[in-house]
Amino acid sequence: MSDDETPDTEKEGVAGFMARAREQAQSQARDAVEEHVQSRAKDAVNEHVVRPFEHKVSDFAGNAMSEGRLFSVADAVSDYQLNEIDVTDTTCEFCAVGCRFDVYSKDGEILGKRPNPDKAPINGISTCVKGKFSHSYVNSDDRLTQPLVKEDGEFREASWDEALARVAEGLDEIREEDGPDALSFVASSKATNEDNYVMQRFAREVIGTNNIDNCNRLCHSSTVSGLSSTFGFGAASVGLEALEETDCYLLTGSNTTEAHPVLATRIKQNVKDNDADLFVFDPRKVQIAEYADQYSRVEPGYDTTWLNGLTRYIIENDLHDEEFIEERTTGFEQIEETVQKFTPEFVEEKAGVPPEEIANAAETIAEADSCVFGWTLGLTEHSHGTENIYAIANLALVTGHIGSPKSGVSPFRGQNNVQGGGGDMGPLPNNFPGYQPVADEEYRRKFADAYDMDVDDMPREEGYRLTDMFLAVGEDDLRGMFIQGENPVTSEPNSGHAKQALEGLDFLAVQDIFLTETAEHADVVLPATSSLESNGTYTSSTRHVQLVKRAVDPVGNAKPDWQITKELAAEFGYEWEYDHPSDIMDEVNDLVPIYGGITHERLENLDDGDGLQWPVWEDDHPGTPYTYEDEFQTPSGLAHMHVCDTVDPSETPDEDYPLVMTSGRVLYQYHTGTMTFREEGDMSYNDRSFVEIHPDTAAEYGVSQDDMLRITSRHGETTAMAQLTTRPSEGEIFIPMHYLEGGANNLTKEEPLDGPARTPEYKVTDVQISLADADADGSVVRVSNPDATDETDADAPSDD
Ligand SMILES: Nc1nc2c(c(=O)[nH]1)N[C@H]1C(S)=C(S)[C@@H](COP(=O)(O)OP(=O)(O)OC[C@H]3O[C@@H](n4cnc5c(=O)[nH]c(N)nc54)[C@H](O)[C@@H]3O)O[C@H]1N2
Ligand SMILES: Nc1nc2c(c(=O)[nH]1)N[C@H]1C(S)=C(S)[C@@H](COP(=O)(O)OP(=O)(O)OC[C@H]3O[C@@H](n4cnc5c(=O)[nH]c(N)nc54)[C@H](O)[C@@H]3O)O[C@H]1N2
Ligand code: SF4
Ligand SMILES: [Mo]
Repeated sequence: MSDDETPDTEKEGVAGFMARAREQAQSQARDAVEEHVQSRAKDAVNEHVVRPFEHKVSDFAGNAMSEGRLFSVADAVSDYQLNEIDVTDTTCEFCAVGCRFDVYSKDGEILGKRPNPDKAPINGISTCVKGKFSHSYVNSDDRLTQPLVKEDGEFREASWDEALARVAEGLDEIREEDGPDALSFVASSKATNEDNYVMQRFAREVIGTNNIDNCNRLCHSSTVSGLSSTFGFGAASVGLEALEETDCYLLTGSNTTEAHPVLATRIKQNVKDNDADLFVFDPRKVQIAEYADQYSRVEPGYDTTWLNGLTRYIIENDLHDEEFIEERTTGFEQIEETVQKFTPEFVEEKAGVPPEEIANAAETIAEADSCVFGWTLGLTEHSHGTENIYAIANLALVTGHIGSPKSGVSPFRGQNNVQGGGGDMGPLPNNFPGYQPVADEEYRRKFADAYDMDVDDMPREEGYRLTDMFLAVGEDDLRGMFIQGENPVTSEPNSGHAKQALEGLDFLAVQDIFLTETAEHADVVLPATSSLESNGTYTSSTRHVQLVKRAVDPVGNAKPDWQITKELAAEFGYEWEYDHPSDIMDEVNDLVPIYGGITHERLENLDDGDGLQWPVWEDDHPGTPYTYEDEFQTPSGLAHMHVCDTVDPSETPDEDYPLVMTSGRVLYQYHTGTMTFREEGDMSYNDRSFVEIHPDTAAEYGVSQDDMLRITSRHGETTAMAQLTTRPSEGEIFIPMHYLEGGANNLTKEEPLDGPARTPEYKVTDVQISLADADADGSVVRVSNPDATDETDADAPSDD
């Protein structure tokens, strides 16, 4: 990876992983495994099963595999010879790229995964390390296998009957006393569309509240609010064709190679093979910047500034698409006026981008035949995140780069199912499934009829957003919570505040696959099946709805999320007639127009390699690879430009807090680590938190590589190990979000939130740093998996 100047950083962290792993794979893996696998493969009877593992050998060399998994391959091959391996095609449970692969399993154990291009419209033969190798968590010894109830402050195992009765009682008591809006529900974007659909039904029909939300609030809700009010749909307008073939990209706030590796591969390929222009605007010089025609380092929090600067330059120099603006948009005059203040000088002063970089990017983007605007959290996780989205959407409109196969907006979504489960299925405080507003009588009637309710019983007030739920507990407005597949103690802004909120609840139920730091606060914990034990569908970032299939039987007494919700509804006297997730999708077809023609049967019988992208209005509708060809999805059919002229983030550095911390992800860890901390391969690289700091800044503070730093913000403090690298600028540091100890959310703040989207300002926190006490040590994450190692040496032998 980058940072040749600071080779020390390559010892730990993500930097250097690829090179190291490649070397390792070449020297150890290739010799040992190639020989091993191929000699066995020779004798194998069934080519179909062995070939995948042969194929893996070359992947190891090129794709940086974790050592431990190599041995599973050998096991799998010998198992294969007994011809007892099950093969199940399913969709990846980590990020929203939507890779599909075959899972090889035997007797409930996952042996390996291999992409099968016939059933993988998005990834073909590629996946990243997490999709291909991080699955030890499924069979981990510390999976939740039985419901738990808390008694005298301690958990004990309970039957499903007892646990569900206790949840029903806990919720009902609060509802009786303070009404349904004293309760709130968090649905999981890790879970399927079907799971999420029934969760929203439960909150609305059974409890009678719109207090339901999900992790989308912490993530891309600014995207959803910005795009839906500009174009109509809160989703990407283009799909893979654009990502693979466009003439130009503007990428910002996206660490694409680490967070969406398979999309990054497509982009890099297009840049290399077809000479597509790539502009990257990001405060950190992330790896994708190395492929860019121009990398512009921006000050965190000043995205409206440089984006409006581009729009201003384009208008000033008559590079805008007048015909498109005239025929397909409203609001241009106001934009023309409000971008005036974003002169090249102002942009340089505030956002740090020199005038020539603005001019070059503006000219190239405006003159390109096609352009994709791609972004992730660097734009959204701000106290004016929605304005950032307006700014990038305005740029797409002013240049006319939207509504065609290779031009448009492409936010890269986050969780595996945040597009579908986190949005389309309506576990949202303001919308029924299909983005049909709860405030609208017509939709309240539609859903009340479907659920056989009186329309007056269908809650009409919009509910709490996820971030507002955590504020409402402190105000005593919220007393009970049901959290499905979310780990807010580590992921919400200001961990201390999140913990305090959970402690302030009168009742908490958590439904997860592990006893997380959040679940520890619960009165009742319900064990859910993991993705590889579940059936249903996920919807990818590119609006592909794809099947998820059970590859192994559930561990212990864990149950699918939808089934738990159904059984909980039964406790309240509601008998829902679902026997399989496909029954739930049949109901969705009737109620959600964009999913009108998406059935499990149709997904099962798609032609080889074909996907189905919503909107799919009817049974025979072919799906929609790109949107807005003729009109936008607004009542007038026109796109609406919105003013976005806020400049500063909510906090700016001063003498006490002179540096800006930004937070995010690394390739080998996933969020709060419940899945990847249990994978030896992932842990051999990032088993603890760290602070990326520029070598010049380090020198100024007398900090050396691997020193322990105390980092203090206006909201909290933590300690983590210094990693010297030129990825951040001199004025910034980066801390990953994955870790409770030493992680970013010890320093972030719960307020202020973005106005319309209520997203936290995770990406801007002012900090002070100092050397920590000499005896401070970076806390290595420990989970109960006995195979987990605290070795950080990449060459540590594996005994897996
Ligand atoms: N390996 C891995 N992959 C994941 C996940 C994971 O946990 N691990 N999580 C998934 C999820 S839910 C999501 S939402 C996505 C997130 O995907 P990303 O958003 O790509 O992930 P982050 O690491 O948060 O990176 C944000 C990027 O924004 C930049 N940035 C920070 N501040 C600013 C700013 O003020 N302006 C601009 N323009 N840029 C800024 C950072 O330098 C970084 O490059 O990843 C998904 N994929
Ligand atoms: N500082 C900082 N903080 C951030 C971010 C950042 O960039 N910076 N990013 C934010 C973003 S974008 C996001 S999306 C959030 C993510 O925050 P979370 O969603 O809280 O993180 P996860 O670790 O993915 O939590 C998912 C939980 O679901 C459980 N789980 C997995 N599969 C299933 C299943 O099938 N069923 C059930 N019931 N449970 C399951 C897992 O064990 C885990 O406990 O973090 C946010 N926090
Ligand atoms: S890119 Fe995302 S969907 Fe694809 S294998 Fe990796 S984590 Fe899974
Ligand atoms: Mo996310």
